Amino acid sequence: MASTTAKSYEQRIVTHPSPLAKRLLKTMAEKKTNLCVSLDVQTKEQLLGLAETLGPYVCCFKTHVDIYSDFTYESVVEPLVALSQKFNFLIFEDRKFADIGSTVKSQYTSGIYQIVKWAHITNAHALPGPGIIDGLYAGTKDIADERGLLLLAEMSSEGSLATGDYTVQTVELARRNKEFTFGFIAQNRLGNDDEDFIIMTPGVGLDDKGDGLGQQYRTVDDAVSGGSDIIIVGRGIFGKGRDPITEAKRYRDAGWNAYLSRVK
Ligand code: S5P
Repeated sequence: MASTTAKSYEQRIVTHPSPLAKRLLKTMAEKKTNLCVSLDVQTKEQLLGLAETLGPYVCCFKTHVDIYSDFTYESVVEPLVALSQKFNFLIFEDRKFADIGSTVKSQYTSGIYQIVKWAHITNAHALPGPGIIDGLYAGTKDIADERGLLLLAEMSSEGSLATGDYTVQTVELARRNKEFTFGFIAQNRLGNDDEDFIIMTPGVGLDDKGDGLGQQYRTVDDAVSGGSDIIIVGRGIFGKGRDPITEAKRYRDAGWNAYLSRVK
């Protein structure tokens, strides 16, 4: 097994090059959770309700801020940030930027969402090349708090084109600015052991195999033993007929036990 995967979160806090990753690892170690819940719901009431109820069980919440039908900055972002302080979790806006540097800088900093102001983490496709990282990093210039970027190196969806050489080149791109680009959305461990990239893995589900629209689910053990540091779970926790607290505890425990077996 690769040595990075066998290091504890506490050990990794000490050496990690990214201030945001240090903060994330610290949160995980303190709260004993490597669960990120994906809050893909329709309204701000559902979003904030889940954030309040599930806050104690997660290291991070992932948002798609453009799908909340009644979004306003004051009524969504401000209470979500307050909850992130109350329950000590980070916020990851799953924006999947994919444009030239100058455009993504504007998309990250302005408009109605002003993502850089409140999202500790965001992500981007590597497709446009190095300028996308430079543009997003330039967008963090006036922000005092830690900010971090994940590149999408692999995807969970069936037939994804992010494989093979594309994945290899995405890892190469992340090496350009490791204080900011602290890891990947991926299905496997990526990078060299001493680089210690953080791997966040969606497409995790204990009860379903897929969603009929290309999503593919793996078990928690499968993801974590393959090198995932953080599991991302959405519908497995709050899907129809599920009790979100029961399911969040179940995924949190499964994720933490799988991590403990890996570092043993
Ligand atoms: O490869 C990916 C990358 C992402 S970020 N596959 C994914 O499913 N995602 C996101 O993870 C997706 O946009 C959704 O928000 C979440 C998975 O949700 P679930 O309900 O299928 O667990």
